[in-house]
Amino acid sequence: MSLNEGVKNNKRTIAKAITTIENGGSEALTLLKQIYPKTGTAHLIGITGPPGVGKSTLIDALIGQIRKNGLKVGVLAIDPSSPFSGGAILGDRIRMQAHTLDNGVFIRSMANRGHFGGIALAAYDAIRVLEAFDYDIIIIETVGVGQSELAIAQMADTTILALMPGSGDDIQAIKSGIMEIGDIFVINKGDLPGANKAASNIIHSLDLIQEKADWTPPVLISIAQEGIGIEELWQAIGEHFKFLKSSGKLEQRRKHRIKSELAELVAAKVRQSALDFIDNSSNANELVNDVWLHKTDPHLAAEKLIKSIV
Ligand SMILES: Nc1nc2c(ncn2[C@@H]2O[C@H](COP(=O)(O)OP(=O)(O)OP(=O)(O)O)[C@@H](O)[C@H]2O)c(=O)[nH]1
Ligand SMILES: [Mg+2]
Repeated sequence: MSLNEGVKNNKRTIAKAITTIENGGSEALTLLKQIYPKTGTAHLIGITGPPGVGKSTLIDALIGQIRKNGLKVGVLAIDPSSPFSGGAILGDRIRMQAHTLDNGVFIRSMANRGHFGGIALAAYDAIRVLEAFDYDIIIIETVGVGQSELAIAQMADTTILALMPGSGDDIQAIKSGIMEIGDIFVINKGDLPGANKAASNIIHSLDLIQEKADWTPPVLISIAQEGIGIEELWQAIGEHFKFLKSSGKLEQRRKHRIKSELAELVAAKVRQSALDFIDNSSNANELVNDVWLHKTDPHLAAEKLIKSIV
């Protein structure tokens, strides 16, 4: 597929390009080689948090704010439940309709295929497709507060941790050590009781972990459904981006991201070579026998295999 000028801004072309990338193979590599020089231009914003706190509603409200500023926005919702990619989850599909005719908004769900490396690598490349189509802001929504969310949060320049009052989310976040990844905290559903208490819990625990930090994460309260607190959130996002640029942290984070991606890519390729080799070489077959007969142990055998593979 080629990205010629005539089809720029065409959502179907973008969707196809992302599918090509998800499918991998030589077509994906050709496409990525073609677009890579045009990438690295967007502000990547990660929004993560427990299920149902209102992340998608927040994003929907943010889209309005971003469009008011004349910027193009892409959203990748990393959907942990859907067994295959390409199909938007229901909530996102309903919301998406509001933006169907707006070429400045692109929303896509990507399925977590049960293998974290896969989805992370595909997401890196999907971001690049959006950048190649001149999207200024790219928002990545992930659900949950586990290891894979942390890793996906690492992709973002700015990570927003969304929580809600009265659910113990704040305490949970503090306990699970996920606080460190938040550049901005949002207590959504501010219309429910306990929002102020949740915010002050977060502020207090941030004080404890962030003694000499040069960025103090703001803790905001929003009612996403009513668009309340969204302007403040957008402003905080802008301030964080400015801070990243002026402090040199943007370069630092992005280089860190490149390292993670390279490690993932190398691991995936080496894993594949190892599987191929173990399945197909007589050398490996002999080693399997030796381990089976307890002539050698799996660790030693692995060392020997590595030498034959690389
Ligand atoms: N009371 C109240 N409800 C809200 C608010 N924002 C969102 N909701 C509702 O909360 C529910 C979940 O909202 P979503 O935006 O789908 O939440 P989410 O965090 O994206 O959910 P998952 O992607 O499934 O984890 C919906 O019924 C929303 O209408 C709010 O500010 N106040
Ligand atoms: Mg959602």
